[in-house]
Amino acid sequence: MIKKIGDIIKNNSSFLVVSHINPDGDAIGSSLAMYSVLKDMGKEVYLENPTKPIPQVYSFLEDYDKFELVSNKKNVDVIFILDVAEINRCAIDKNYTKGKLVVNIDHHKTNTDFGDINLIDKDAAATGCILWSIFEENNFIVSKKTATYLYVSILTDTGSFRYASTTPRTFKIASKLLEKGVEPWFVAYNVYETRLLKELKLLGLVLETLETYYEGKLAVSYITRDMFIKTDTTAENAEGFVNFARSVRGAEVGVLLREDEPGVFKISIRSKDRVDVSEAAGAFGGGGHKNAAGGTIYGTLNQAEQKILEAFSFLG
Ligand SMILES: [Mn+2]
Repeated sequence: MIKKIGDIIKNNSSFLVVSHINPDGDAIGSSLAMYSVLKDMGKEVYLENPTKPIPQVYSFLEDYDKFELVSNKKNVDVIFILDVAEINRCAIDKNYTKGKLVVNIDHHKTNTDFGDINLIDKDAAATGCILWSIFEENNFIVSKKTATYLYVSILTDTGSFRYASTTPRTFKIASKLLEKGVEPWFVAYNVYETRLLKELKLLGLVLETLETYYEGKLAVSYITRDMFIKTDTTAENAEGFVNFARSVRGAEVGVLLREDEPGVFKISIRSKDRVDVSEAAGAFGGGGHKNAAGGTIYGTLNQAEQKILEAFSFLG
């Protein structure tokens, strides 16, 4: 399959690269890496994401401003859909895909195999790891720039090489990326140590909301519209806050309820080890990985909290 995708790249001339709404570091890094490799080969390539703007934290990446909404305007041979479990998460029109080859490359175990070609590796720590295999095994040139994009994808999707998804292969790939010139401190500094003061003020409010349930095995935190308004912040400024819920000693599951619109709570769920949260997230119209998943709950804060307690009653 990796060779086949290599041939698809070699034998076609125009491409669209797209990833999911509310892109994370893997969505952005893997999209940019594919874009960059195709560009270096002299291909016609467009980069799309349904979310505008792309999170500011990634603006240090060279091609950050290359994302545009082009899918209904430009005709291409091949559409690469990266890090997307379900096609409706990337807002590509069904009519637009007709007559084009859709290549689905992902590592979500909930992936629905929606492509004409599907390369799903559930054991890959990030979609960026799968792209590395494609580039390496087909002898494609990986520049320092491309390597940095892949490193961002892997660093962020493994929680800085902390999650259980991190394997010897993950470190081998990271090592090869460093040999291509990636500067780990440059990336880590830009991704993790450029937080805005107002974001940390918001975090202060979020930490005040932390409560535990089921003998401390479930930790729940929340952000209300009022907290966003009070600190002049938006959902984008709360990136990573769910990890504080999980970090409570003894907690097996950490949850953040984020009121993105009045009465609409975006749910982020993280688990430490043995607990699989992807199914619970399915009940909220979402999905994800064993240790990281999400979904949406409609209602009041109280109702949302109640639904979370019910979904995780098996911890009690
Ligand atoms: Mn990913």
